[in-house]
Amino acid sequence: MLMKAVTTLVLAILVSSARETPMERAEVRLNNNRFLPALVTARAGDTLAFINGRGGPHNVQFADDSLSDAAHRLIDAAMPERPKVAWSRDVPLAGPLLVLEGDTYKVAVPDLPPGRYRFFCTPHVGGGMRGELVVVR
Ligand SMILES: [Cu+2]
Repeated sequence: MLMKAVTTLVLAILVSSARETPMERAEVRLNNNRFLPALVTARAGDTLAFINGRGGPHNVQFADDSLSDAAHRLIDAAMPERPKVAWSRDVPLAGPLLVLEGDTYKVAVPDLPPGRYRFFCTPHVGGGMRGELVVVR
């Protein structure tokens, strides 16, 4: 019984270490009108966890002014908990408001071209609550 469990564990470790790009989780805290860290680096498949702190409600909205249609579509599809409407450039890439401390919004980074993707908090963009996702290969 124990030997089987150990074998399973060893196999799980071997399988996970054999993957070329292990899935990672990057945490970004939304606190007192700041994203911490404000610059987050990730690869396609990584999970961004936006965790609400104080001074909310906060959210995450990707800036869409410099996105290609393809990148806009990918981000649109990657953001859960949004109204289900047909894709349009006119629909803001805004996640839901996080009200309670600890509320978390997760986005799996889609297969975007490497580059910098700006985001901000809709209620606090005027106060400078901005961040940037750097997508790398
Ligand atoms: Cu905010």
